[in-house]
Amino acid sequence: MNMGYENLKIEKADNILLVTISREKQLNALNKQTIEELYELLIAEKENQTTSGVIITGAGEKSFVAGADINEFLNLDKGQAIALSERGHHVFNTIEDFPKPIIAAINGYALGGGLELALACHLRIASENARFGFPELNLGIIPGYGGTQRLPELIGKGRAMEMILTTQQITSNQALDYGLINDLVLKDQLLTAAKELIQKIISKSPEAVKSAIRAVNGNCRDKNGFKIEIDEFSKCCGTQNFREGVAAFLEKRPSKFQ
Ligand code: CO8
Repeated sequence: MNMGYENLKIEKADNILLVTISREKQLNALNKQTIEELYELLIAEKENQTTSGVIITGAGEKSFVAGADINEFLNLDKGQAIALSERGHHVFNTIEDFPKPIIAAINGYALGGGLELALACHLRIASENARFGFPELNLGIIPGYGGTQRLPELIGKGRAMEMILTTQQITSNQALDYGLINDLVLKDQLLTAAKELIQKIISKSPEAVKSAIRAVNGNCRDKNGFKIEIDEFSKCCGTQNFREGVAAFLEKRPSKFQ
């Protein structure tokens, strides 16, 4: 079932929707179209009586999602950066507020926007080969899809500051230790484990599940941190250092920041 989506593969069994981000050659990087496809799918599935929960994973062996698509950062000006970041915020907030459980099944790299996608999901389960990180500062920007807010909320300010400022990737074991993921399993058991976890949730009253998600999320987003993130992200996008960071990645060379 691809339902007309170019970058998403959709399967459904036992009322569980399995969504696979499918841009394997780009390590499933989130281009604008993929973000829009995710949004369209969620809006459609929200009222679908035959969908009780959603699992999001990445295509292939190597990557969940390796971030926003850096090719779309070429010639990005401040206005476009604000629009892109705001749109991503809206889509990721839709995930966080989704009235049915959404689990990220993290099968490899969860970097930048990919980690932000996982953070917006209600629960995270990862395979032992997964790697987590915020490489944005290597590009001369900061996380722009809610990561500066959701990461500290989930794992605490100290570890979040460390991950964001150093850009150091962490392993699944560290992620479990930090409370970044809920469970760690062997690679070939990831989807089975994610399905078992979601089954536990969808066997309960759907109204109570929806209310619990709303209530737990109730404390989020009242602060203006999300707005500050969009402002600061777009400010970074106006810098020469950002242009250098993007060019260096695309030319596969180290950045020379001023
Ligand atoms: N965007 C575009 N292409 C990518 C991305 C990406 N994020 N990540 C990997 N690719 C591409 C590579 O360019 C390469 O393409 P090609 O085969 O055509 O050369 C292909 O995927 C395979 O990648 P590598 O050869 O680099 O594979 P390695 O195993 O050597 O390395 C890594 C894997 C470590 C994951 C490496 O690819 C990497 O560092 N990727 C970039 C990670 C990154 O910086 N992500 C953060 C992006 S910024 C971001 O997410 C901001 C989110 C907020 C946005 C707010 C609004 C705009």
